[in-house]
Amino acid sequence: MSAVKTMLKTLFGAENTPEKPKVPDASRIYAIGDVHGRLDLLHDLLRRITVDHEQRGGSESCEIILLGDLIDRGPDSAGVVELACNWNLPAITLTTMKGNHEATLLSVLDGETTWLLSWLSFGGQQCLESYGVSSSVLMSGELGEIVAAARRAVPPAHQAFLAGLPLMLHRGDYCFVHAGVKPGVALEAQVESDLIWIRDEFLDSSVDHGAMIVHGHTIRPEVQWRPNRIGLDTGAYRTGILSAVGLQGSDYWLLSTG
Ligand SMILES: [Mn+2]
Repeated sequence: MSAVKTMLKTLFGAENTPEKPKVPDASRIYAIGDVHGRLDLLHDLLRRITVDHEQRGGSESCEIILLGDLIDRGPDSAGVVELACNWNLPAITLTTMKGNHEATLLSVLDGETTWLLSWLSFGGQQCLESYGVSSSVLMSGELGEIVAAARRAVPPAHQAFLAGLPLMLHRGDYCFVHAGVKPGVALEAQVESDLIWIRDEFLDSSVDHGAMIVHGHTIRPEVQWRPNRIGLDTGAYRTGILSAVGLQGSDYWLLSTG
């Protein structure tokens, strides 16, 4: 028993020393917060992750998880989706999750125009421009024309990729989601609207969700480490700081740009 564990046991009793959450044996996982069109920062962070993975060595499998909101706001949504869609590093898996911004783009491509104008104002305009939709069409206010232009501009491969993204991933004692989970509801009973949109009810909750939740969605100046969650959205599109957590066994560490 390590000196620290002996001390904790003396101070608190062994039964009060909580087990730290773990990822599955022989796996190393990196989860990345909201990219929002910042392909430059994603390249930077992926380089840092690759170096970190090599330096740590071992035979661990390596998986990178993008926690959703790849698109909107920043300048190159199309480039970020293209990277995620065509990932082909054999030694490292990339898993992309769906955020509320991907869900909104998908609903627009589906012909749902209720939220189209507000989506354009919260980052959708930059997204469609990155796909080559002209600003004159976007400024026209003609909803039908904007939808038609978006359908022509976003490649079918990207549309299919976005439509197939998962909302929740389980890895050992960890659960990965875009925004959070509804407290008091079993993980398997969570609904999409909470998983991609929830804020304060989840952020303010200290209950045990049944897994350590790793999420993005709500911007904070620094990565948030809480007993029941890790919040990774550091507002990359405007701060230049894109953050990731590395996980192996019960260890965890931070990587970020800037
Ligand atoms: Mn979000």
